[in-house]
Amino acid sequence: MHTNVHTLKMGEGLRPLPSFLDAVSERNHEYDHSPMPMRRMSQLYSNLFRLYRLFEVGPAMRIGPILRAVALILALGPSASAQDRPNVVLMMVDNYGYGELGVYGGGVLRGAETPRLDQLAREGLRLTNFNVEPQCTPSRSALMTGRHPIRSGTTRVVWGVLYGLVQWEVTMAEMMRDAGYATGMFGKWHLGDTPGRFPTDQGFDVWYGIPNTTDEALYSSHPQFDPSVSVSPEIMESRRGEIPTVVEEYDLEARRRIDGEITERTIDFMRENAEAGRPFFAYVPFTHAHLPTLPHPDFDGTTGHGAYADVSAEIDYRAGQVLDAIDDLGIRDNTIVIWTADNGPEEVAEYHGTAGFWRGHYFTALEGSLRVPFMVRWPGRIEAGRVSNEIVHMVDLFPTLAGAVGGVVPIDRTIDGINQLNFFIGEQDESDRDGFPVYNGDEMFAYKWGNWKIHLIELNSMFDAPQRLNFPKLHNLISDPKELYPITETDVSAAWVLPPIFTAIVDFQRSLTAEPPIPLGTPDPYVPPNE
Ligand SMILES: [Ca+2]
Repeated sequence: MHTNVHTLKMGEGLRPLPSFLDAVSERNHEYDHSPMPMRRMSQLYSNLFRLYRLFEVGPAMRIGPILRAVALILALGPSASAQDRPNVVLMMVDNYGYGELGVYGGGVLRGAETPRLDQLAREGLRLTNFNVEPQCTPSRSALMTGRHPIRSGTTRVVWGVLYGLVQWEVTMAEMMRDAGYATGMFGKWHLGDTPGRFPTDQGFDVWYGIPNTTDEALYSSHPQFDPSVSVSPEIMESRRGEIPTVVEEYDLEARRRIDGEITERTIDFMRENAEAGRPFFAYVPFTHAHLPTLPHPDFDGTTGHGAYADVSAEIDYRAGQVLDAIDDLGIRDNTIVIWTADNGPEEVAEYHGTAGFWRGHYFTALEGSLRVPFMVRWPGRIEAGRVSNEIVHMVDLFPTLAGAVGGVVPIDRTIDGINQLNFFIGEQDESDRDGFPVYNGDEMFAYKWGNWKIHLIELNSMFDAPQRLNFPKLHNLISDPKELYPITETDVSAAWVLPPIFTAIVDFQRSLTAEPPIPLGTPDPYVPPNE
């Protein structure tokens, strides 16, 4: 129910900023009413700037993939490059908070050790400040496009309204496929469930999984369930260009088994491509630990601490199966492995999770909603055992992985993501990101900037009413990690951070004016209004 619940002002038009911000910048008003040619010029300028950044001569890693790709096209054709281009395995769990894994302070404290994922963390880079969007669909949209979902019409899901990514968006899978990669997805999509919007319409060669979300697996267990008026969730599969076919009904029994099947199909896909010598991208969005948080029968009761702990044990085991297969196939040194989560923990009491050190659950702008576990391993390229508190955002993965595989980042639209490859491989200690806006639904609830966060709209629980603040609440995340003591009420001198934060907010708002967001419900084909 939760990932589909639209808690925020259903039916209200798009209002990216709270009203009090409208008065913040006179310049913003001027810009809003500027004549079209000026906007076009601005967009042209920004496109040129992005083009410049793409080809910027910097450390060898940045330009290397482009040179390799060009050399490849000239000399060998796209399939011959396979040997030296890394495979990418991107595992992601659902609604799994910062505080669950052992290496993030959970593990035995949560009733289940997580030895495989703790080991993975020791083998690569572990981030303590990796940030996502506050719900399933927006976070997956950010991952697939490198754009904040406010731009893509994917901030929320409303029943009865067409949802998901329009064809115009360029997905990570399309970027990988264009770079010569085999692309497979195994797991939960949640970016559209209509023809033209399934994973195999959006860049994946093969897909097995669920189009929407796991709470639907509960529906048929309700004694008054009426399939003639509600949805009957299904597990599906398809190949590129095909209409997906139904594998089986997604009920409580299938819910327990699905992550085992996702793992097996992932391994089959990796094996098939490794044996063929094709570089591959395996996107593996597991369904755990989304509610109903129920383990596979093999894990039921194994921890003695209940279903949630059993699921954590299974999550760790499934990651271990994929990692073992990578070793068995002899591709460990040439495979980038990422393991992360799409958003913070569940709040519903029966299935609640924990963000550990941070406060809050998903559907809010609190740190517990936004900070999730993130580890990346790339033997020989990414230093083992490194831990960093530098800010990285989900949108950064598109350009970062494009940099790693020689893929192309679109330059005809705003890409919010930043290529963090030089940070990941240790050519620099710092991330290139200062901060990011936090949208919850269609409104900016907060902005995070360095170790500071400003809340414009306060929301402490997904079940509360959002409170539009007359004066924003500013928190120092070092001295106040639980976001309980707004510094604006205790130490006015800290207000020195407000000018740079508001400048960043206004800059983001301007980018939405220059390139209007795609409204929720937009059908295909989408054509940008500026074209
Ligand atoms: Ca989720």
